[in-house]
Amino acid sequence: MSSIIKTIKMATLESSVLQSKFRGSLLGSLIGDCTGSPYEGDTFTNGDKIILQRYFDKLEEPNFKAPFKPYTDDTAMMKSVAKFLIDKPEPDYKFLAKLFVNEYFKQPKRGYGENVVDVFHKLRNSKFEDVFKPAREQFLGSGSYGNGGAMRIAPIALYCHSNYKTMLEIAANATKLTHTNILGVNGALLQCIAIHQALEHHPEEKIDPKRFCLELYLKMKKIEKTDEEDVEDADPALTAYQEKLKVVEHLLGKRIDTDLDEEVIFCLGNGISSYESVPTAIYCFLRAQSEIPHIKTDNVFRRTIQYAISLGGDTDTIACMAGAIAGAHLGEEAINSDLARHCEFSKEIIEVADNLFMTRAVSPTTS
Ligand code: F2R
Ligand code: MG
Ligand code: MG
Repeated sequence: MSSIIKTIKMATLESSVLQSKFRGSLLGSLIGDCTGSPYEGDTFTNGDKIILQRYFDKLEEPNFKAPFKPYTDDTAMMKSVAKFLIDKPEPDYKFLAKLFVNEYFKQPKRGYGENVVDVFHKLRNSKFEDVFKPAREQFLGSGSYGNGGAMRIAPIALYCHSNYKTMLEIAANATKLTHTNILGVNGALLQCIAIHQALEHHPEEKIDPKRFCLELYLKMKKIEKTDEEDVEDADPALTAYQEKLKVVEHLLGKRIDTDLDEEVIFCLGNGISSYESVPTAIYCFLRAQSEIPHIKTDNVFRRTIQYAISLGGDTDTIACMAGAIAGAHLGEEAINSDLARHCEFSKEIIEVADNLFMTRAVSPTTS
């Protein structure tokens, strides 16, 4: 029943609205990356949050001139994922591995994760013989749980917007080229379904944060199902994200006071691992549906990005993931064009989104 409703919902979104959502999601991801990257690793005091507010106010001024903000590995890898979908009708993971590697060796100084670079070297040295092997060998065989799989996933959620099952399959395989730890893979899947779910809501429809979170929880429960009969004995990593979404839901219900942001960072994290960043990005998007005390704007997209950055830590990636979700809901029109023009590649990303829209896979949703 619910899948029928979803198919109808998707079908009723006008094509122009859907196209705007494709643009919004990729642009949102890029803006989060570019505006967040100067703060990667920072901690924000209340004073810093005021400075951040002024900085965003300036970026939105029509006549404000500033050198463009470069994108980082988040966008470099996202571009490759989009090209992999656009250029090949059937998923070709060797092609995607080559795209990642070529992009890295062309521009290695984009702030890549420390260990993922080993995967690129091994892929190149092995002549792409078994493209999943180098990632499996990372961290003595436990695989990476970094957020590098999740940060680049947006094009897959868009391209497969009408086929949930295929989306999950492609998202998992595309992630496993670099990240095989279950926390890295399921984190990327959670980010993917959050973007997919945001696409389903009309831009003018107000998001109910708790309901949105519950829907994600139910989907993660299906993904994270464990074979262990005795749940007590099961590895906590197997059900990590459904547990984390319960925390997101709890935090959304909390009274807003001066300590709330500290609690968000403590409970959800703001780090480089998927586990400590994907639920945080989702929380940022949901929290930004209403006013946030230190952020003065009526624009929900800007509020999402600015709030994500104000939490500090892995700011480019958390803002990139939160921006991808917000943009998928609100579409391109909700994004201030002056804010966008300060970001490297902001014109080109629209072309990428349009190509993805034109070549997208169209078949029934089966969630
Ligand atoms: N690398 C960064 N930021 C560092 C500062 C960059 C600097 N500003 C500059 O400009 O140079 N950011 C980017 O990396 C994150 C994505 O990383 P990814 O692709 O997941 O990489 P990796 O190397 O696989 O994992 C990242 C780190 O996570 C820890 N880790 C992962 N799995 C682990 C495991 N099984 N056991 C122990 N540790 C594990 C390691 O510390 C990895 O180095 C994004 O933030 C992107 O913006
Ligand atoms: Mg980065
Ligand atoms: Mg980062």
